[in-house]
Amino acid sequence: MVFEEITKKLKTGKLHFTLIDPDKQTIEQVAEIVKTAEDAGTDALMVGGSSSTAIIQLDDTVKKIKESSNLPIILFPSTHAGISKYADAIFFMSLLNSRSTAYMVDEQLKGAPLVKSYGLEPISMGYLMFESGNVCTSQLVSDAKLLPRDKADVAVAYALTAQYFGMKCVYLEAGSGAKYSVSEGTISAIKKCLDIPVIVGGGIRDKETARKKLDAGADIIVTGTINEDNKTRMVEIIGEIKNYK
Ligand code: 1GP
Repeated sequence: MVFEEITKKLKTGKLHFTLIDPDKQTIEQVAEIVKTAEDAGTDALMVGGSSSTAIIQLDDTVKKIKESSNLPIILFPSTHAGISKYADAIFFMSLLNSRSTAYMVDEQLKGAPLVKSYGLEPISMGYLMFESGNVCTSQLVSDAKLLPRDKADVAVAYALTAQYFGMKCVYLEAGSGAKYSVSEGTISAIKKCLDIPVIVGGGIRDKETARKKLDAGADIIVTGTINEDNKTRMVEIIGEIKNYK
């Protein structure tokens, strides 16, 4: 069980998840990123992307990752089309601050029977999207009413809602390529109120930023863009997270 393993690991430290967007690199590059991330100590591989073309290479990407690594593969779909039977688990996520029911429940409804037939482990997750100082593709396609960076009380209410709905974790998302990652004030306010793991991603491009998020209370850090752009930095970030005391 993937989530059980994550929970066990979180008892002794912080985790790093490597996000692979099938749309962003060739299959050969995927194997390279996965190997580098695994050697550096990443804990899981997430697969997903917001552009509709991300599904073209989805199955091949997941299969390639399976061949290259023993780490758990967790789908991070933007719609029900982002489901691959070759993965291990899926973030069964609801974008709680979307204005469209499509990203809160409709896409999930289309995907649920597939999750069941493929035998994927569903990991229910409350997904919250924040302002990032620029326009990210995920913000555009998901019709989110973006949470302000400096209104922690509103974000806390959303995160608590996720927990009270019985979701297993929350993901604080600034968007891939975000200019500003989710603020430390918001992370720490949420962490203080929540018992479930807090995942933070979007715009984390160096180990100093990663450390600030960990200090604020992030349990799991996700990186995407930097894995493709600068593997040395990715390795440094993973090192920072895995050695965090
Ligand atoms: C996007 O949070 C992830 O969903 C990763 O963001 O690409 O900015 O690392 P970056």
